[in-house]
Amino acid sequence: MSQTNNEIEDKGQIQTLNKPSSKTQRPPLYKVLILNDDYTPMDFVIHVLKKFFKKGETEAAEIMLHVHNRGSGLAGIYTYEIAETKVFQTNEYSRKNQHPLKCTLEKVSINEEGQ
Ligand code: TYC
Repeated sequence: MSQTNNEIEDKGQIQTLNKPSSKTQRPPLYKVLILNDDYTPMDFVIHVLKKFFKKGETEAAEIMLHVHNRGSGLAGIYTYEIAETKVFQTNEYSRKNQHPLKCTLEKVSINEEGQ
């Protein structure tokens, strides 16, 4: 059995479905999450959020405190390559500054996507 965009082959018969053959496509999106740890100074986390995620002082401090209190928090949402670059930059920068700060990627689920 083969299936294309709008044709279903069933027992040798081709059925054409009444739906448009194409929908507007959007790229998958990824959350960059910052993780809490016991050692990274609060000021360094704020600095990272400003440097790599373009947050202002107030929002950066809010995100840092959320992570500190809850364990993880959202730094931003990007397409895959950009999200991966931010994760790499943050983790490398933290390592070079001898802090254990880490961030990770998480795919935005279809349920969470707006329209
Ligand atoms: N928990 C750290 C402390 O008490 C601060 C911190 C906040 C570390 C957020 C990492 O992603 C982080 N110094």
